[in-house]
Amino acid sequence: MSRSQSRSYPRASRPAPLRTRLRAAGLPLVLIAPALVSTASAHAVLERKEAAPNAAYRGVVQIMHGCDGRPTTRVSVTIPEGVTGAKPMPKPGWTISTVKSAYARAYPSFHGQVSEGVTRITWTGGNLPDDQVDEFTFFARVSDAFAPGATIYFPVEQDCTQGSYRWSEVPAEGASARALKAPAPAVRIVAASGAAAQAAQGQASQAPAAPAARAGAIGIEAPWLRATPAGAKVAGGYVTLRNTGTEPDRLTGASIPRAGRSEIHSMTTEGGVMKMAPVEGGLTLAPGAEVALKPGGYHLMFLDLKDGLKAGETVSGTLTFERAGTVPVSFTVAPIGAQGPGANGPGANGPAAAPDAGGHPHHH
Ligand SMILES: [Cu+2]
Repeated sequence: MSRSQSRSYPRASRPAPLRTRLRAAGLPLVLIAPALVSTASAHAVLERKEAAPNAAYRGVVQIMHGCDGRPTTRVSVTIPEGVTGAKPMPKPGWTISTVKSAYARAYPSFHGQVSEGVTRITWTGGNLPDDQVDEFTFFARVSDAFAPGATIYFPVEQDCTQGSYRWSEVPAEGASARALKAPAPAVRIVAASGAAAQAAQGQASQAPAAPAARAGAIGIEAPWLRATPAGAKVAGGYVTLRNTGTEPDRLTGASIPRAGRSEIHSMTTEGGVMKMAPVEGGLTLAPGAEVALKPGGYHLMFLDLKDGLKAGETVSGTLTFERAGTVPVSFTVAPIGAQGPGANGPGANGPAAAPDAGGHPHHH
């Protein structure tokens, strides 16, 4: 079960970027009229499926069909946490209403900080026939809460003269969005192009590594966690372990106070689909072996989170080894979607590496 790896990972062989799980608390539950259940393709999609952190985003919700032949009379989009300054574009024939609420935290903006804003935009009063399409536009800013590789979701409600859709489903752990009956429109976060991206990557590669720890013969390097979106119940944990001794050891568990429990997972690609599975009996550390727990490979999974993990904080926890025992470690927390412990991570992915935002296997 063990896999020893060299310490540097050539960019070309790195696994495909993984989607960060967003299990937003309070999202509307999926309600689909029984007659509509057989419809598999999304009727509400976002025109632009990629966005960069710290940049403006033009959201165009495209309504491609009505409800089982009936015209659409109401469209409502939820602006997720971390997307700030949302403003709808007026639309002739439709009345706009917005809901403003406090954000979970303050975000940098052009004019200092923002801690509240529009979290829902609703267009009503129009009448869009089933055989026509239309677009409902808003502008917003994607904050620095998301790192390249993350996926954010904009749930859409669509009401018709009869029937309605709730495009609010997000993929379950290890599942594809393609299987969902009513997927929420998704936007994949990609690195800003050009000089900005290079600067960000340069910064990441120079970011100081977390201090190394040692437990007997086991070297513990750069333990880190991924920040979680509001309401998320799981978080990924990563660390590089080196067995410098002459006896095999085994990583059997991990803990952080905020998580009810944890598991050690492997991640493999089968037929182009990424799958996670618990590592039975713990992760073997052969003498001399170095095992990297990293996005796309082995990882710690912390479940039943009582509270979210915020980028920049430090979380005390433990790692438990069969031979070396239980060892205190200090996890740094990298941004949502980060591929490494640095701000953008050594594996920050540019647009060229980003797959289609819809239906790609994701990860927490
Ligand atoms: Cu996992």
